[in-house]
Amino acid sequence: MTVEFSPVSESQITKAIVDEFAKEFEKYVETEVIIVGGGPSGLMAGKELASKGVKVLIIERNNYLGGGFWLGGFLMNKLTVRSPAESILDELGVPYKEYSKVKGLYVADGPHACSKLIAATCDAGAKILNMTTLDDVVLHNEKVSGVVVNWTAVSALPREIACVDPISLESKLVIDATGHDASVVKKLEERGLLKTKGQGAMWVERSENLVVEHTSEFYPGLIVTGMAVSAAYGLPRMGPTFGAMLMSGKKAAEVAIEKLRL
Ligand code: 48H
Repeated sequence: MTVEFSPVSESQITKAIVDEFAKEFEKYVETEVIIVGGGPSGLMAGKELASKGVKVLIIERNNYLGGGFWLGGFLMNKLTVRSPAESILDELGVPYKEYSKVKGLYVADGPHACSKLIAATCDAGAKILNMTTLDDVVLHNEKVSGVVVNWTAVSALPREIACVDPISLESKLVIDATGHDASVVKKLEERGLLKTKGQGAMWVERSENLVVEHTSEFYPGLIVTGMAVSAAYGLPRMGPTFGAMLMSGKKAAEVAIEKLRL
């Protein structure tokens, strides 16, 4: 096979990247919802919000999205979800099967499920700022009103080497989808504005229902979803099963839409 690619110079490629990044970035410096964390709960929340026409930006510290959703547990890439969360796998077009020994326990391939969720979130119109780490929150009149961020590479270096100030992005609401770290919530706790209970021990049977139930506005302007809910409210963990992460992301979007309407 021979292919004749269209003619282009090196500088034109650089300009295309700079122009398009700057245009989109400028547009999302002010947005309706910022989601910090692009794991299963954050992606799900982003997909739901964007599909309902909400302007949403997902901030992710890694270059890849998906968080813990690529793998089940212990480096084994089979995911599980419990009924009724297989309905979300249906929505996403992820193939799965019921585990032959347990009714209502479904198994899917991690890479297939994760890539479908990422694609659905992007297709819905959520914008992604990856390689970007949360540095702080913007707080106006005791309400979270945005985030302060820096390039992950800068955040990872000691301050004496990379003395680079972060920048701020404003939003009507922020969703903490940073998983076990609950990084956004912790910024408020560091200032004594709230108290988290810390994640509880494993109890799958109770945990998933509780995570979805507690997905809510934890502080004015700040909604928690996914494992950040467990860390904030002191709920038991569920181990490598993801139904509650997907359902919690969906609920976080519903809570956000309700708040945006007020
Ligand atoms: C930017 C950040 C920052 C930051 C973190 O860990 P995740 O997969 O989170 P969830 O809550 O969507 O899903 C949790 C699930 O993967 C899991 O761990 C389960 C079910 N555990 C149960 C158990 O008992 O252990 O994704 C969080 C994402 C990741 O992509 C991080 O890189 C990102 O957030 N992130 N991004 N700035 N400060 N902190």
